[in-house]
Amino acid sequence: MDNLREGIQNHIIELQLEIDNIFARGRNSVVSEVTVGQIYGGMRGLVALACNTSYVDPYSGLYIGKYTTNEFSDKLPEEIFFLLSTGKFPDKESLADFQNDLNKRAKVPQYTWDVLRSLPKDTHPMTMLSLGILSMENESVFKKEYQKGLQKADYWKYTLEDAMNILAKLPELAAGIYRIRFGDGNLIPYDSNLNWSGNLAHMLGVNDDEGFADLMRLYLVLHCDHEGGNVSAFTSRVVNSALSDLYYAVSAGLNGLAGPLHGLANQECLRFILKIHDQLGADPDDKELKKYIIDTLDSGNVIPGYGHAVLRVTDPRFTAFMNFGNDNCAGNHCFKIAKKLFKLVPDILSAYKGGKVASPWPNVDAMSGSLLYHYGLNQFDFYTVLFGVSRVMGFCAQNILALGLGQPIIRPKSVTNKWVIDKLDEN
Ligand code: CMX
Repeated sequence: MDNLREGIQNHIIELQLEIDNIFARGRNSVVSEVTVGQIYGGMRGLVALACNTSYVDPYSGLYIGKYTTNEFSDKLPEEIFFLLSTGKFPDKESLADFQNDLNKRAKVPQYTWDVLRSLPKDTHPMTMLSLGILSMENESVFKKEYQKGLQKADYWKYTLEDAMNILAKLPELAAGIYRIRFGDGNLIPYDSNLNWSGNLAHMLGVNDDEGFADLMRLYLVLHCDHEGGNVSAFTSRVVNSALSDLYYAVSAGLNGLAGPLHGLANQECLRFILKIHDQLGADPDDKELKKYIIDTLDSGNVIPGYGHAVLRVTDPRFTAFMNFGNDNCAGNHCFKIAKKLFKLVPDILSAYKGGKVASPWPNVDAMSGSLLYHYGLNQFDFYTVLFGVSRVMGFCAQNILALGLGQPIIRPKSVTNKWVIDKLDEN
């Protein structure tokens, strides 16, 4: 992984130079304002963070580094991690070197399996994933080096070691969780001839089809990162900013991802589609489907997979999944219902609540579940784990770069209602 380390080092130098130039132009310049609505409204739209791994443009979607979703969606997750943390895709040699390193670190310790097997049978797989990572915290290289006395400039190097150890183990850990939670508990051995996503597909043991391995690749690529302010990435960064090591930070980020308004939404989408399938049949007509959507909204429920805090167009990741479905499972009933929803939901949501829904368009979750289901991965509780495996790449890259840039502990100021009232009185 020498090339990766060197790539990150160079990227940190480039980013630091940019920041130095920004500071030279006005460290105290005001570039954003805060409204009372934002203080009470989840800080939505408030610009108060810098993140250089990825950027979400409201109209063109996710960029990793300078690449659009269309430009990176055919890559391997390993290439994506390289891109997230160095700003560049790896050459062939750097990729092979990185993959070899992952192979060497892939084994999950026995004590982690013991912890996971001791949990109640109905434990949510996201709890198992978060706990699995946390159980290995005593392995943190950063923590050991920090205790010996570590220069601030070297924090990122040992955090990279932790990142490699965590990332390498994720396929075995996630697949093992699937087999303990939903299968007979027998684990399928890791195959060092397969790549990262290929191994995950293989060790799940649900389908040996090449299409399934390619779907895993696409899934792990498309969910890797989504700026720094989303619940999971921000949580992970806040925790790591206290120099809690990456095991704590990754586990914390995953706990945020487990919420129904964030990562858990993808399992809700498939549940919604299957309910439509059960109640209206495999091929509902537009009229009945429209009524079903409106009834869902009128009963106070959201349409899962639609809407976004930042995006204001169809998520290009949704389109990438739809293209995959058109090529690989066009006849599947769930896929066809998901496509019909895409035809109807945006117009209905646009008119709903007097146009209050900021984005009536589908997000990444609206399609992916139908594809996983097509290949026999029919335990929806597991879907957020796949999202998590992918998103850990973003957590790791964001934390490594932030430490490399010497960013301090995160500690925004909160205020009381009285402070806000006094401030309004002053104006
Ligand atoms: N169905 C029904 N109502 C919706 C809606 C949907 N899909 N999306 C937004 N709305 C409603 C909101 O509930 C809100 O209503 P209230 O003011 O009465 O509470 C109103 O429209 C305005 O919300 P918004 O500004 O458009 O959306 P937010 O930024 O507050 O929330 C999100 C964004 C994703 C949580 C929301 O669109 C939603 O709940 N979608 C369904 C769940 C989902 O698909 N989540 C996946 C998110 C993907 C990710 O994590 O990356």
